[in-house]
Amino acid sequence: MKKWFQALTRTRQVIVDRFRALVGAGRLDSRSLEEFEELLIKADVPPRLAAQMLEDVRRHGSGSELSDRLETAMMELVGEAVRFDWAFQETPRVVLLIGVNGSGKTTTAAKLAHLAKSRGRSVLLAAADTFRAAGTDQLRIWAERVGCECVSGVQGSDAAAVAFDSVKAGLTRKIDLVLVDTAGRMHTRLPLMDELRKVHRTLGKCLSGAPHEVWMVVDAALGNNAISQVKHFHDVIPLTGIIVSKLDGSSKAGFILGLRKELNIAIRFAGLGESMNDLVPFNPREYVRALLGIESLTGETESA
Ligand SMILES: Nc1nc2c(ncn2[C@@H]2O[C@H](COP(=O)(O)OP(=O)(O)OP(=O)(O)O)[C@@H](O)[C@H]2O)c(=O)[nH]1
Ligand SMILES: [Mg+2]
Repeated sequence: MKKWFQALTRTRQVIVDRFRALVGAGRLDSRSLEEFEELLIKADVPPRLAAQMLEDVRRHGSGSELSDRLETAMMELVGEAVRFDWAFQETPRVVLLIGVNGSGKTTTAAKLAHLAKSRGRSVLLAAADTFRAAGTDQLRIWAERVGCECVSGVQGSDAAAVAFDSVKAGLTRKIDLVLVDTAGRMHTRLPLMDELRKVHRTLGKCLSGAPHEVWMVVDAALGNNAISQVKHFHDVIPLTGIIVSKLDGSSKAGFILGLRKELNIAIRFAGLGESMNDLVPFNPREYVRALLGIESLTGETESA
C-alpha cells in the first residue's frame, strides 16, 4: 500500500488535496464543485466519471461514506486484476516488450527479469533494440546487475535476428523466460512498425506459439495521450497486456480508468520507481485507494 500511496502522490495532490481544501473551507457550492470537476479532468479522470462523481457529491454531500461510493465507482471501471502466472509449465515463455520512445521498455525488461529471478525462474534478456548501440549497452548493464544472460547483436543489425537468436538460446539453455526488449517507435513510422511485425513473426517461426505475451509499456506521464498510442499499437500487433511505467512521476494517473474503460486489455504491472524492485503487479484496489487518498477524504490518517 505504501508504495502505491507514495507513487500516486502527484495525482492525488491534484484531486484529493484540493478537494479537501475546498471541503475544509466549508465551500461546497456549485463553483467549488465545478472546480473539483476541473481538477478531476486535469488528472485525466474520464469526463463521464468526473461528472458522475460530481453528481454524487451534489446529491449525497461529502460525508464519510463518500470515499466508499467513489471507490466503488472507480473499481467498476478498472475491473479485476489479471495476474501473470509465473508458474507456467512450457518453457521458454517468450514476452515481447513494445512501445514508443522512452516509455520505459528497457528498464521494465530488467525489472521483469528481476521479478522472474525472485520467483525462481531463469531468465534471458534479448536486446532487440539494435537501433542504438546505447540501447544494447543499457540492457547489458541491467543483465549484469540482475544476474542473467543477455543476447544482443551489433548496432544496425536485424532486430528480428536478435529475437531469433534469443529464443534459440532460450531453448538450448533451457531458460524459463525470454524477455525481448525492442527499440522505441512511434506508430506513425510505418517501416518501424513493419520491423516490429517481423520481430513478432520471427519469434513464432523459432518457437510455435511465441511470443506468448506482447506487452506494451506506456508512460503514465502521458495521461490520456497514452490511450490512443495503445490503440494504434494494438491494431498492428494484438497486445496481451499493458505495463504502466512511471506512475510515480505522473500527475495524470487517472487515465488508467479511461484506458480500462475503452480497451479490454489487462494492465499486468506498474512501474512505481526507477529501481529494480519498483515493478509491481497492477493492483486495481490499491491503485484506486491511493488515487483517492481515501483516508485523506474521510479525515483518517494514511496507513501503510
Ligand atoms: N520514475 C520512474 N522512472 C522510470 C520508470 N520506468 C522507467 N523509468 C525511467 O525512464 C527513462 C527511460 O527508460 P528506458 O527504459 O530507457 O525507456 P525505453 O522505452 O527503453 O527507451 P527507448 O529504448 O529509447 O525507447 C529512464 O531514465 C528510466 O529510469 C518508473 O517506473 N518510474
Ligand atoms: Mg530502450
